[in-house]
Amino acid sequence: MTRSALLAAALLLGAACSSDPAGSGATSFPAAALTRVSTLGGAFDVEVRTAPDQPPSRGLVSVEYRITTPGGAPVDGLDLAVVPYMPAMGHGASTKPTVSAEGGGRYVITGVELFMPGTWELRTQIKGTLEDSAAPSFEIP
Ligand SMILES: [Cu+2]
Repeated sequence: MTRSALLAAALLLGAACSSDPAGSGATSFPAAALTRVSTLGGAFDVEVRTAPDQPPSRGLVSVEYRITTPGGAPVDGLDLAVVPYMPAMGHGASTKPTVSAEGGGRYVITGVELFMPGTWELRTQIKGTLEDSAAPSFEIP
């Protein structure tokens, strides 16, 4: 299959799945973080967990961020915009993730559609007391 045919198939799959209420109800994340990143400007630390699998498998994934100051204090009231992106192929996902603030510095991102094997980034813009960005990445087998 050509790359464009693959992408078209993936987009069709995404459309078929868009009525699925992904992330409705409580999602449980593992106790241990998958990874921890600092934001580009150093304003925040972000612990990353994934569900239903950690590390994530191909398909619809939920991601939890636990955002703190570099000193470890949880930060609430942030506005997050999250875009899944495959840098090697220059494309994103057809589904726009939804972010919900859970308190205690926790933010749950549902509808993260990692539909192809390879390296995916979660390009994340953070706005609030400080503006910064992060791009934790996942290797999808
Ligand atoms: Cu791709």
